[in-house]
Amino acid sequence: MSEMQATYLKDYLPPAYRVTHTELTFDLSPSATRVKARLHVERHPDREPDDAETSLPLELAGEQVKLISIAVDGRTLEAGEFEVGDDKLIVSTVPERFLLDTEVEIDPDANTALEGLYRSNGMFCTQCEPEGFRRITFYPDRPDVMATFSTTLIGDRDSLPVLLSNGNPVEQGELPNGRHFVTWEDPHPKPSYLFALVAGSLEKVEDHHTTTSGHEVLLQIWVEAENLDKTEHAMASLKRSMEWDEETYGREYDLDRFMIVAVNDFNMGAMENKGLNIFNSAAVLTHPQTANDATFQRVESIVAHEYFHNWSGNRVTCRDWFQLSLKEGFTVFRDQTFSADANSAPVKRIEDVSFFRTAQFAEDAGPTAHPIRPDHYIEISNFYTLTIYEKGAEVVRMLRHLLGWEDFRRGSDLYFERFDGQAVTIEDFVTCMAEVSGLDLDQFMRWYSQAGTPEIDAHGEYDYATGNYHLRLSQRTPATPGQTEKLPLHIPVRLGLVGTKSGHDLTLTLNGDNGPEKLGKDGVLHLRQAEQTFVFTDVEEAPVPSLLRGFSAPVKLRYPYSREELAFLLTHDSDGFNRWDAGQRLTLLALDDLIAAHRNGVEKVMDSRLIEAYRSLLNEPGDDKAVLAEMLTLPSEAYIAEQQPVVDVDAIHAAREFVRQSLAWQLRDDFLAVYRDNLSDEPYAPTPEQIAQRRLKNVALAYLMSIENDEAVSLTQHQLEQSANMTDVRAALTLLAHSDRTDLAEPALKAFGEKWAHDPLVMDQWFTIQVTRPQADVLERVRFLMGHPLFSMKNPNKVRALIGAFAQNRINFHRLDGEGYKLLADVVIELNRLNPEIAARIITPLTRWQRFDEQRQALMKAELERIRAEKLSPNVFEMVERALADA
Ligand code: B3K
Ligand code: ZN
Repeated sequence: MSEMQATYLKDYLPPAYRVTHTELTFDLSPSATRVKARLHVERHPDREPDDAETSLPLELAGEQVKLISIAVDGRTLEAGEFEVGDDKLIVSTVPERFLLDTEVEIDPDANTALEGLYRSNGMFCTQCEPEGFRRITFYPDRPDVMATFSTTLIGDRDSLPVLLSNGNPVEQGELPNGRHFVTWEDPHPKPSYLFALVAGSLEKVEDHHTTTSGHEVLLQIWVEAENLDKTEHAMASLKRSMEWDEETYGREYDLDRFMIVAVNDFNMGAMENKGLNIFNSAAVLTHPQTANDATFQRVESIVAHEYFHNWSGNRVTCRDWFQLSLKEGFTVFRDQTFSADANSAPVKRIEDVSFFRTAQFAEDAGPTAHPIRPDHYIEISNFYTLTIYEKGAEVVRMLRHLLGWEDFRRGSDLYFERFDGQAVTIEDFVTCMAEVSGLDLDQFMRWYSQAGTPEIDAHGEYDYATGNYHLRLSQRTPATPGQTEKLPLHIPVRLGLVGTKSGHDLTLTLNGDNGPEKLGKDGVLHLRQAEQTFVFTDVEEAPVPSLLRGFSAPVKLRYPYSREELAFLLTHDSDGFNRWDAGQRLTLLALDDLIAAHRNGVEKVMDSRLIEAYRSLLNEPGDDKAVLAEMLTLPSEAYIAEQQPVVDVDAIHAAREFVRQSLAWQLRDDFLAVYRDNLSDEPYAPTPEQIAQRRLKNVALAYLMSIENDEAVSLTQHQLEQSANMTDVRAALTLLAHSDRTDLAEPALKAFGEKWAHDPLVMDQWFTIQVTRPQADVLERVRFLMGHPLFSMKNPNKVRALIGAFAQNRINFHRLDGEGYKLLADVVIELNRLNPEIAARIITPLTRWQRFDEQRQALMKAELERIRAEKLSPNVFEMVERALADA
């Protein structure tokens, strides 16, 4: 089958023809939209016919578009002069330079894949990245074809009063039969994946931003009328992002207006279309009463991310989709830094890393592991992954560490200047970094081609006689599918040596190739070899090494720390991130013992050192409440599972609960005090201080509720009833719903569901709270809620809120009767038909079967086989094939 064929990076060729200007006219109608395209086409100078070719035919991509007419330079082509297949149109002979006119018909209402042009709540909208434009019209739908666009939208004036596209509006007017039109012009050449249109009954809020150089930009957020009061935070975030990118990267916005539109049905978070960002409503709408703090922060970072793409993605784009991380890795790095600057920097890092080490490490260790720049794919939509995005960002962060900020910024300036308006490769980016810094980054490039998580083993030895400290580091990357040979990587290891007597960072003098090298108190080692020993001289006292500070490289680092050393780092490490990590390591050691005890059926005993460590945290809280809240948060079941050779779902759950409850029993009064001290009657604001305070308070409440005494229950009930913000309401409702007090939980859930039935984003939270309960009857509840009138398999947010969330409910999803797996497989089969992109994402937990015991492995594989027997989309086909490849 042709669509199951793989595309290879090594086969890349420039396009035979390029388009310099694209004129589009949309006559919008729900099930029969007409699209006229006039393309200004010319031969690509870089592409000569090779020996096998006599001429270069014009090949355009097109899927699910019905051709009405085609003409070259005004002459209608006759049958025989062109060929239309399932996914392309070929014109065998064309001039060097010509105008191509086509007219096609498409059916937005039949589009449940949400790629191309579709309708959401009656509103027309588009999603073209990566290959959706070919569902709109025949086009060389590849990112290295960049054209200016002129787009005319025609629609019914009453039902579609607002007609938006990229760039600036240049003309509008009335047409017969109650229709009207608007023409938009985008002067910046762009690939088709950045095209967008929106048409519907929308309202807007407006603001302005004046750039550093004095350019006035109109900012608009377009929403359905009932959501007008939920745009303030996104607008504020947008303005801060614009300022930040000017200050930090010297990048200004380049059009007269910047628009954001919120739509309810959207596969991803948002999309950076030039001048017209389209957002999943869940990634843009906030209100204190409907969104919690985490959502406020997510909105801030996604608004920033999409805005930052205007330079890292749009002005300089990718040559081909193998280079996806060029724009995504860099842009994620940029949004992470922006959020760190706007909030608590160590906490932002802790949150990002704890997610990364859980989810990306799992991806890197599973059957779908791939390099940041993959070398082949069947369906590119499957490669919008944590590896491309988050590991891509870690690699950019390593460059920043290796170069230092000033050189990194110079490299970024050079990159934007040299490649403005072009479609380029990852080498182009890294070359700029090497050029400005003089650093040799050849070995570093392996990060882009080698999959898998490198493992570093570290050993340290202090010589009391000489005052030398030897640090031996060895690295190895485990084999990944299709890649058995791994080479050593160039890894920046940031470190400090913390004196055991003083508790302070010691001065680092590295015995380098050219004599002693002063690294200050916090240095970066360049690990390049499989095994390397670093010698520090003049180390005044025996140290505990604080390694990989700030998670300076996306690796697993093992060091044989004793519990005493970890407890020492927990209080003394000057690096906030490593202080937190020491706590995590200490907790994991205690959990290991408890998991073993659970397996062996012996009585669980809580490690008193852990209790003491927590007690000191609670008693000497420091001044960063956000960090404290993170330090008091136990590693998730998913992260604990990552540490186990064979995941024992039940033992992990039991051990973690045991730790939670033991801490709660032992430190009950301290948690109670933290809870009380952090109550506040200030009006809600999404400020870092308030967010930290609420977080800390709710972490304390969660501990108290784990032992469910009357006092905790009544505090929770009181919080649920009295709070005016969703952060506190949701936290309380979740605690109640996840407790055994069903007598209280059920009425509370019912009341919440009735109160918020009109708000889809709140109802998503209501679904999630119910299906993440630890109680054993949850699967039945999932099935029941799938029949709820407000649930829809066609809405990706609902699918994620109900099915996606259930699949994260580890003890219940991994039930030993296999019913959890069966439920997910049923959903995948249904979504495979409706929305292949979402189907291929939601299937992920099933692809990780290798990690579990034999019984569960068999059950999971059986479900994958059942899916494989269906007529599959390329998306799901590729995932299932990879998952079963070594079964
Ligand atoms: N660039 C988009 C990705 C959309 C892909 C959907 N198949 C979102 C982002 O990274 O900003
Ligand atoms: Zn992005």
